[in-house]
Amino acid sequence: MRAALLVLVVALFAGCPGPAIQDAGTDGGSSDSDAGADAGTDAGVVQRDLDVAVVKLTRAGVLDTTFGAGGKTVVDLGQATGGARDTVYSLDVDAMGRVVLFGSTKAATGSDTDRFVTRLTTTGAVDTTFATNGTFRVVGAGTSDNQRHGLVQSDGKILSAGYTSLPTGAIQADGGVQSANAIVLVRLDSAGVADTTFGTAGVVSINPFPPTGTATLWGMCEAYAAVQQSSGRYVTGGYGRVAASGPVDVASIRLENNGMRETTWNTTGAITIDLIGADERARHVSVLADDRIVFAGSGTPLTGNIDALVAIRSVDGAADTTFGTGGTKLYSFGRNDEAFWSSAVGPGGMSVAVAGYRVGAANTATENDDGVLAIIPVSMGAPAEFAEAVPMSDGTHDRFFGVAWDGMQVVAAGFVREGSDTQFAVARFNQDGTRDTTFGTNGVVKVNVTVGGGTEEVARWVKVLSDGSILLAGPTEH
Ligand SMILES: [Ca+2]
Ligand SMILES: [Ca+2]
Ligand SMILES: [Ca+2]
Ligand SMILES: [Ca+2]
Repeated sequence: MRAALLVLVVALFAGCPGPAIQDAGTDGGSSDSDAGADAGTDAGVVQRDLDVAVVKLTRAGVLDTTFGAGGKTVVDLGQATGGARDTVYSLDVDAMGRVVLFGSTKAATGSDTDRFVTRLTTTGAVDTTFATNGTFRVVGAGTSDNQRHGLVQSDGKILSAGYTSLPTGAIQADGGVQSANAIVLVRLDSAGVADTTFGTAGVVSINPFPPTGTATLWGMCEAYAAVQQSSGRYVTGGYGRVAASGPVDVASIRLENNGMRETTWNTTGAITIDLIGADERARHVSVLADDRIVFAGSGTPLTGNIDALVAIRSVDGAADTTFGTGGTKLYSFGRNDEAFWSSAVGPGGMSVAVAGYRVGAANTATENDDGVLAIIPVSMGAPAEFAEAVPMSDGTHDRFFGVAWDGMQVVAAGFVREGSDTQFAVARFNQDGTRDTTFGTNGVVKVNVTVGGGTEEVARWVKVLSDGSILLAGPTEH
C-alpha cells in the first residue's frame, strides 16, 4: 500500500514544476507571518539544522524524567539544505498514549520539504513498529509539501493536513506550467500505512479555486488544519485566493469521510472570508460540541492594521450571526499586528480558547512581542469573554502558538526569547484569564531545549493528558 501511495504521489508530482507562482511565499511581506520567531525562517548568516523536539512536563510544571532524556526527546529527521529543514507543527496522542508528531522535513532526495508523521512510545522513544522505523514520509521531489496539523481519530486512524505546490496544467505568460498550492490531506491507519479507503491510496489533493471568467490561471488554497465533525466529514481551515495572485482570504472546504469533496458546505462548496480585499488567514480550526466550526487566525479590517480573528460557522458552513459581525469577530490588543494561531474547545463545549500573539512596533522594554489569549463563550451559561494580551515576559519577546484545556484551566505554549537564546515556554491560566501561580514561576514554565545564543526554538503545539501532564512539540535549532 505504501508503494501504491508513493506511485500516486510521484505521479501527482511528476513533470513540470515549471516556474512556480510564488504561492509558497504568501506568508512573506507581512509580520503576520511565519517569519521571525517561527524558528526556521529567520534570515541570518548561519543556516543551522533544525530538529523536532518533544518535551513532557508533569502537571506541576516539572520536566517528566520518565520521558525521553530528562523529559525531552529530540528527533533529527534530516540535515538542512537551504531553507528545507525539519519542523513540527502539531502532535496528538493515541489511545495507547503514544505520541504522534506532524511536520515537515527536508526531502531525502532533494532540497525541498516533505511531510512526515513520526510516532513515539509513551516514554518518548521513536516507535519503530510504526510505518518505516517510526516515520511515514510523503516523498515528492521538488514540490515543497507542507504539513501543518494532524490528529489521531477515535478509530485510531491518523489524518494529516497541509498543502503542496502542484502543477495546475495552466500555461503562464512566460510559457511555463503554473504550479499553485493545493490542500493535501493524507490518512494513515494506526500502523502508519496509507489508508486506501481515503482518497486515492490515502491521499487527497484539492485546489478548490479553478480559473473563473476569462482567467486561465488557478488560485490556490492551503490547509492549516483539518478536523472531523460528528458525521465523520472533514472540514479544513486555512487560506487561499480565487485569483492567481493578490491577497488571501480565510478558506475552507469539506470532505466526506472517504475524501470526496462535499459541495453543500456553505451551499457553494467553499467558505471564503474577506473583509476589505486585504489578507485574512485561518491558522487553526476547531469543532464545537454541536458541530459548529471555529476558525482562528487574522484579518485586515483597515489598510495597515492586522487584527486577530475568530469566525464561527454553522454545522453546514453558514455564518453564525449570533457571533461578532456576521459570524466574524476581530480582536485588537493595542498593536498593528495581532494573530491567533490555535484554538481548543473547553469542557462541555461551553467555551473556546484561542491563543496567539501581538507584534511590538520595536524591540523595546515597553513594546515587544507578547502572547495573547481569548476565552470565548460559545454556549449558553458560559463565563463572560476574556480577551487580553498575557505576556510571559514584559521585557522581551514572547508568543503563543498552541493552546489546550486542562479541566477548567487553559494551557498555552510558545516561546520566550531572553537575550539571543530562545526557549520553549508554557503558561497555565484560570478561566478568568489570571495565571495559575501554582504552576512554574508565577504561572510560566520555560524549557531551554537547545542552550546557546542564536539558536531558535519554539513550542508550536501543546497537548494536556488526562493526568494533567503537558506535552509540547516544536522545532529546535542547533
Ligand atoms: Ca535535522
Ligand atoms: Ca491590530
Ligand atoms: Ca513580551
Ligand atoms: Ca535555546
